Amino acid sequence: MPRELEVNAQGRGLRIAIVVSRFNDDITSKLLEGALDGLRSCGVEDEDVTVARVPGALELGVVAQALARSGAYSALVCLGCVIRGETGHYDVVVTQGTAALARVALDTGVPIGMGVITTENEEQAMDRAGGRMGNKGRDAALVAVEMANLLSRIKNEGSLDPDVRDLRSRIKNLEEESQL
Ligand code: INI
Repeated sequence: MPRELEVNAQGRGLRIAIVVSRFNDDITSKLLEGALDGLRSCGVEDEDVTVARVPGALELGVVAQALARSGAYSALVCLGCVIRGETGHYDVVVTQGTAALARVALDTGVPIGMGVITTENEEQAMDRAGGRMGNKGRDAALVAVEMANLLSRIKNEGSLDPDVRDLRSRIKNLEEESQL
């Protein structure tokens, strides 16, 4: 039977940085509320959360990079809102903004919950910022917690002595068998 790394949504003790863009602040402030609410619901303490604000989605990447490189955070949450109707360079902002965040996560190994919403109009954005489609800021916060735990688990396993790892796995199997 394959060994599965179970989902761990417990956030107590994790340190999380949120980067939020001011562009379309009416939307991004709701994404921020959702993200903070999501982190609290996982048990992340307010004093373990740092919020940094940037002008627009194109600036999320460089600040995310600095926060990730600082080594102070288990995960990041990046929040922004790009509305097609408002900009001729929608595609540039979306493509460059999201590519930068994906790169930061891969380059640093610090996971990023992506809460950048990209919509055709303001109504669709509102729907995703606490409206009928939920709150994408909250979703991104839950992803950040889950990913921080998964990566930490994988790193810890890698650093374990193989004998200890084997022993742990045998104990777990015995526990499972005894529950059958
Ligand atoms: N930034 C956004 O976050 N959302 C947008 O919809 C947007 N529009 O419409 O242009 C936007 N542009 C600003 C951009 O992110 C940078 O802040 C700007 O280009 C300065 O570098």
